[in-house]
Amino acid sequence: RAFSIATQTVKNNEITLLDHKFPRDNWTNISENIISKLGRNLHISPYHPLSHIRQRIVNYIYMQFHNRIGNPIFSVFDNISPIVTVAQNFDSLLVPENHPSRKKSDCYYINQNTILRAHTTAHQSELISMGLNNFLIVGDVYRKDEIDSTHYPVFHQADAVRLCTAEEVFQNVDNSNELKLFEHRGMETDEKQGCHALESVKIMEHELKNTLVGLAQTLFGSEIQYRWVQQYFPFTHPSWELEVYYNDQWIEILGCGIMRQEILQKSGAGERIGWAFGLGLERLAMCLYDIPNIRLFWSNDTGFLNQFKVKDPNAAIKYKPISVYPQCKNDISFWLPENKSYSSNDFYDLVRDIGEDRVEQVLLKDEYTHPETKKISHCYTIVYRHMERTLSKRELEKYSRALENANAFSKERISEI
Ligand code: FA5
Ligand code: MG
Repeated sequence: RAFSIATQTVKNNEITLLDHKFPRDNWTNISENIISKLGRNLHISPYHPLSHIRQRIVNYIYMQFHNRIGNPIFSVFDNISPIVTVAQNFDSLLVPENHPSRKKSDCYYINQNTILRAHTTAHQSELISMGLNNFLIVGDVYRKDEIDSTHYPVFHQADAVRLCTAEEVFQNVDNSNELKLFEHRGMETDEKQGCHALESVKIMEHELKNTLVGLAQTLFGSEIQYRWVQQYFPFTHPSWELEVYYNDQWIEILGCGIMRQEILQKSGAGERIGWAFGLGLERLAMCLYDIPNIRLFWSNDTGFLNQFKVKDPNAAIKYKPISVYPQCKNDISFWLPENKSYSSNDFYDLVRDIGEDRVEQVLLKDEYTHPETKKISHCYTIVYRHMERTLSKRELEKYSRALENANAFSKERISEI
């Protein structure tokens, strides 16, 4: 008994996340539900709507920014661990010690020094320190927030950083040798930081806004209505948010700005000027695909996921609501006929004939070849779901019996062999 109490205490003093152990302390406030989301990586799961959005953003940035021979100049990081230090998430971005975004009630702390990143911006200064000038970071982020149709405690962001030399900023300007990135003893105004020359800021602002409006138009079409809203972030100045008009309301899709020069200086890129942005993948996907609730992204329901099962991330998809009534699954196995050609589609047809609109999906689950007879068997999972009510067990049994009787292939069912 003493032993079990001891191990319990040891367990309670540490927490294992993504194969790493972390000591707990009185800052620890991460819940089981949140832990279960770690490592899901929806943004890089094949065919997931968030993965399509990620691919479209990356493709757009690759197309916009390439070198003389057409190679993309942006590096993409989409698999960096969401477990970061408090210093990465806040200090490296000049977030003041007493800023409300650091509160325990707003973030998931693993302990006093370790946190689940609250934005993908957490990685920008370390990547600049590694010598990168143009990069994208895509990943899952964690915030204690309300839960409604557009808020979920785990969501996904894409951040971008672009750092330019004076030569790059003024490449299209005549007499560019007279122009400077910086101004000594300048004043901070609404338009610029004290250390920046107004002309360099205006060129960077123009490129940043053009890039983002271009992205919105690429995703939503050139008719999309948008507006820029002045904003404040500790790590950029000036800063803006981009809103798009969708379903009769303005929706904020991203924050952006001219990077605080102090961040560049501390990361060894002080001779450059930079812009950065951070956007929410769910917000874009919800508008793009008509997805009404942010919870749906976490669904394992094939009725949801299969609607996005397309190779081309640019495919125009409009989400068709699935019924809220539960799915019922039924497996059926049988030997394929040896002398006739067999196509799964024939079986699918038969299932639809019998189950009508109650059938949501038929999936080939397993294929087996008998080692001696070389006969082949198929196992299918049939997913039923009524659109207006829960299916009863009796109805379900009725469907499977009818199917077994009608299925010419199932005369010799596996279970009878
Ligand atoms: C940020 O997170 C900044 N790091 C963005 C940034 C990066 C600004 C670089 C400047 C430079 P914000 O908290 O506004 O900003 O979130 C950015 C975007 O994430 C929002 O515009 C929205 O699209 C999305 N977002 C924010 N909170 C949620 C939420 N609870 N659920 C879904 N999406 C969200
Ligand atoms: Mg915002």
